[in-house]
Amino acid sequence: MSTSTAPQVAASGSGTGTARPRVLSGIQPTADSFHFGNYLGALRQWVDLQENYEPFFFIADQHAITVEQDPKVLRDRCLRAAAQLIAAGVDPERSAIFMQSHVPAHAQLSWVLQCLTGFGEARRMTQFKDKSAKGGEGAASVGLFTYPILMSSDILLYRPHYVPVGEDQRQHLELTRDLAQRFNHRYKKTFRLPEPYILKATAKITDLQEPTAKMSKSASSANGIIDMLDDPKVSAKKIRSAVTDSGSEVRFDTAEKPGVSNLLTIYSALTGTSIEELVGQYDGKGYGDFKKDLAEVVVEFVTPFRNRTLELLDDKETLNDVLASGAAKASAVAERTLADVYDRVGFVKPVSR
Ligand code: ATP
Ligand code: LTN
Repeated sequence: MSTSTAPQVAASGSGTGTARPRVLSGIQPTADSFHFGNYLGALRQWVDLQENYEPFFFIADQHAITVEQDPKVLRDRCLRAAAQLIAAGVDPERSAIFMQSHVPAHAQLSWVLQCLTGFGEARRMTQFKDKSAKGGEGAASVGLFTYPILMSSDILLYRPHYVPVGEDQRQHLELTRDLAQRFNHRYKKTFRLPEPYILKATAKITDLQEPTAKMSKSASSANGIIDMLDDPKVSAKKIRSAVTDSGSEVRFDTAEKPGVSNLLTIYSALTGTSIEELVGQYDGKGYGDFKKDLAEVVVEFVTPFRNRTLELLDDKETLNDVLASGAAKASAVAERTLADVYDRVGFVKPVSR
């Protein structure tokens, strides 16, 4: 399976009615705030993809309950996730933004695909092995085991061309393609085989204190991770105290200088200035100047993001409207696919009286 680093599509002009290739992705509402890794590795691509694609983006609330959740916390995090998508620039006019649980077809297709998946095939998913390793397999839920099949359903319902995801989801995309192919072969061509779309430059933002490890909500220390909704002053301080490497030269070298390279990646991603240009700009200057400037860039970036998110969270009506129209757009597509699937597997069509 090929990795699309940047699917090139001729701009068709938004809203012209020309069919644009579809993209779909989901993100789990598993923290109070997204972090820089989530933003630069995932959300920012979603924003960019709106230009030339027809996007479907959702909050994977059903995936979140594969591990135990406090209902109050989960509900709050789902709304925070939706508000952050919008604050990041996912535009409800151009993208369908919705909650996975608002479109029942996801769970419905999942059942059909589960019946098409081999037990051994599901068992080979490395994320299940990793996630169930901690408490032992006996403690893991069946939902955690079948999680990749729900993900396949999320995707196949929309017949997308591309699925922007992190490297860790590649195996789930392979399963998705296998299941699509199997269904198409066993019944009738129904599903498109989707391509993963993994952005290379920011595929891995690393921990500020441990720059060889991925920035991650579950593994990073408080100082190693920048949350998008952190107080900007705190984020600036984290940047200024990020671990840099021996020497004093600002240079991109992930093997010798993982800390500086990570900061360069963040700097470049937030400003649009190329890494080469930044290296030239800091030629002869030390790490101190570099980190001080990046801290300012970060503050300038997160301040409006945070304000917009908080504003949206105070305006539940707008947020609910966005989610309702997103779910309506999504359902229209998903229900059509599900009807085809039900018909092809041999279910009797319900007749309304
Ligand atoms: P966990 O701590 O459970 O591993 P996480 O913080 O890594 O979680 P996820 O919820 O797994 O975040 O990821 C959401 C999205 O953000 C995915 O598309 C993932 O690939 C991307 N992502 C997460 N961390 C990073 C990172 N450090 N660099 C780039 N992308 C990331
Ligand atoms: N498993 C993904 C979230 C996710 C997803 C999807 C991504 C659920 N369904 C469908 C793309 C397409 C994750 O944990 N990052």
